[in-house]
Amino acid sequence: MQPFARGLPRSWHWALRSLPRPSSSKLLTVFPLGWRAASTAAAHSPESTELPQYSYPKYELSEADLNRINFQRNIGVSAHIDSGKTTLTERVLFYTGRIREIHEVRGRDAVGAKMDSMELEREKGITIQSAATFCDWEALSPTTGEKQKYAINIIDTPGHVDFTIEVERALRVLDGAILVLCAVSGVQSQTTTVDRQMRRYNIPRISFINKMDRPGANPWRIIDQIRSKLKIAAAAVQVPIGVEDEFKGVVDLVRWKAIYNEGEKGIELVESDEIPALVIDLAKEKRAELIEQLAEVDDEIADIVLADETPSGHQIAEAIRRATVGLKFSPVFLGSAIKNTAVQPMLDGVCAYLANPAESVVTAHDTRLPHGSPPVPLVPAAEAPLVALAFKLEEGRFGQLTYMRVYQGTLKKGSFIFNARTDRKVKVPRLVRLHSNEMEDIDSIGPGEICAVFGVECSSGDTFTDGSSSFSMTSMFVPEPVISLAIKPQGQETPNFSRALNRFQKEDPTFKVHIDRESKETIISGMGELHLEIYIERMRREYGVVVSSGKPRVAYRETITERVEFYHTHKKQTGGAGQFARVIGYVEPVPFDPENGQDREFVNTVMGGNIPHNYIPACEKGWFEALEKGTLSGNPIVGARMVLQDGSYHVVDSSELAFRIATIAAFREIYSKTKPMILEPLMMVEVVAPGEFQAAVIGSLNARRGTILDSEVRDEEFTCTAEVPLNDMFGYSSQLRGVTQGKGEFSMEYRVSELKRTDGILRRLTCQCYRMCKKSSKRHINRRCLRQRSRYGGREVRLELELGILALRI
Ligand SMILES: Nc1nc2c(ncn2[C@@H]2O[C@H](COP(=O)(O)OP(=O)(O)OP(=O)(O)O)[C@@H](O)[C@H]2O)c(=O)[nH]1
Ligand SMILES: [Mg+2]
Repeated sequence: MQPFARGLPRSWHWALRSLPRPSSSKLLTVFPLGWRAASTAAAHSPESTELPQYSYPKYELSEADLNRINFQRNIGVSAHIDSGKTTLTERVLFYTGRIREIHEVRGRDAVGAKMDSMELEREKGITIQSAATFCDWEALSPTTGEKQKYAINIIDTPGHVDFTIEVERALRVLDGAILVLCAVSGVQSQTTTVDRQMRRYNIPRISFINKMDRPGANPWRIIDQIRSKLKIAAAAVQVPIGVEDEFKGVVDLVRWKAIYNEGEKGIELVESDEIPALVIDLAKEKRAELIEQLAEVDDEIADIVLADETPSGHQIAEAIRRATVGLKFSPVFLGSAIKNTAVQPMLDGVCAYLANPAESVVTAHDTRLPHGSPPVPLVPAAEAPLVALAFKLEEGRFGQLTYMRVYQGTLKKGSFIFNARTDRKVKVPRLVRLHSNEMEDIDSIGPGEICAVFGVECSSGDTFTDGSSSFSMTSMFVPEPVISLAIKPQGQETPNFSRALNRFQKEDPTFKVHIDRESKETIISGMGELHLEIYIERMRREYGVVVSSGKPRVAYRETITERVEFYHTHKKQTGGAGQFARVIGYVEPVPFDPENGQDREFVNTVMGGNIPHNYIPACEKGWFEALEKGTLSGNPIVGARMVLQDGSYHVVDSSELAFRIATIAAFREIYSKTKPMILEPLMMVEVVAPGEFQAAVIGSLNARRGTILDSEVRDEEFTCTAEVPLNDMFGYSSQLRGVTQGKGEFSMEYRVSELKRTDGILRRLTCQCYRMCKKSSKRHINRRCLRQRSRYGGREVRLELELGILALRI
């Protein structure tokens, strides 16, 4: 009888609800959805437009669930490039006994860190793919002072902005994070991106100020930056003993103990009640600051402070936990991963202050209800029906490996699971836990855990259930590619070329491939130059396909700027069945919604069946189809909403096709009246270089149409932040190397699409095209130029004349 509860066509649910209520209580749990509402079914007729009401059984966490979940942590390590995430994770794995030896990122032994398992990662010394692992840690509780064993799943993420999707999908499924910051550079551009991603998924975080051994390390400046730039209350829970080369350990401000690392690789942790005289005043001052910061975000501490009392270590620890899990505070730990100092206390902090799987609010959408209906909360009870989310795919030696987070219920090897999107039933042939590129076979996995399954065909973001519910979880935010490149295999094209592209496309939703309709070239699009470079290199190494590529091109977007009404009738009566559809409404600009990443919308407000409801999806489809290509530059249109208010239909001649065409035509007709504009990606660029090169660096950014936002000089270094259009950033790394004698570094993050005056962009597009033409053969010139002319039409020629720029010459 299970099929009743899931995967029914929507119309059947009405039928289901009018079935008699099952008498046995067992059935009630088997059919948790739909049955409860059956008692009120008589009130609804199948034609009723009222939404069905479903109630869901409440699952309580059992004693066994609580014992497991309280000691379970799923955390990510995220931060700016090179802040030491992989180095820190390597220490964590070593201290928890997962690995026997510590290997450095790009170390002299040429082995490389455990989590950077890909050959390219080891060669370049950067993380490209996030890697998952798990470990057990006997954490010392700051409240009880006792040691308790915790199971921790860790995902080490890349810092480079080009691989931002790896951070996005890791944070989508985690319950907490370690935000790593460099003790010298502090909050950098990518730190703010990661911060935004953490906020998007409501992830509590602890901060770890790494590299305390570096000259110029100043944790207090960094804590100020966390407060001012990331806008979250933060305070140190430790103070360092010694600085730079002399950095030996930390004073725990909650437990009031001095902690040192001793033994080989700092494996032994020595605690002392004696706080070194040199830091005692600082420790007292910083403890007072910690209490003061906590009082601002926690009522209990505020009451104690108002009563002129000092909270105990126990009370402080509890308040830190409450405020951190409540996303109001970030406790700051200090250490040096490379010098093996103070990593274990940070791990204790992960267990003590970050949320367990039951503390994160997790909800799902019931697919039987329309979009936008209230979400259903999930409970990580082992007895509840299974709900798991596939968040990452990888093609491996044994077929597709799907990373999953189990939110509710238990996933068992050999069991059958249902894909909520396709409604397909699949068997779980093999279940594993991951340790970077190694795997450990397991038979079952409980709620709140992360695992991987083999041989389950699906897409990234798919929800799996055991078939007794119709839940689907919201997928993650996937940013749009910003850069594209034409590629061609050298020599004969082999099947490996498309095999490689298919695989990369499936694994990485920010990597897209299409064939240009006009030039018939294969175009790959991604998040940056490095992103595409890595895939080209992987094609060579893993598939033996050498490709040649053109110059990277920026992916522009178009947008509308004014609200315009439309009234369009699509009528065709030339032989055969006629076509008739009339659509009335308006289109208007909408801002980008950072919460769900949406910037295109379709709203239907048609009343009284003027357009029958079965034609509305066709209108919606037409609208999104129309947005695929703007007429200004041929790029997709974003930031637009269509509100369909009215229309009319013909009993015989109206069809889905007619309404789809009518919607497309209605928009095309008014597009020029909406005052469309072209958007170009704008990057937030941060350059760090020795002070003497400041003028040269600022000059180089200005020359690239950059707007300097901030410039900060510290000791011998300076940091400069600027906004520069992505199109002007190509080749900047070699220019920066040149002007700073190889001592400058830069990083950039995708900021926002900036509205640029259409004429300016058109001018550049025209110039680009002109240059392209000059280089090509004569025959090609003619074809290319004609195409450009026809694409832009008379409109561009007029603009060019207004601007006084040379028109295209043929
Ligand atoms: N001085 C010092 N250097 C460190 C420390 N931790 C890491 N490093 C160095 O910083 C560099 C980057 O370290 P990684 O661990 O690869 O940094 P990451 O954050 O994983 O980098 P991506 O994954 O590429 O974003 C390496 O050269 C490390 O040796 C530290 O505590 N002190
Ligand atoms: Mg790394």
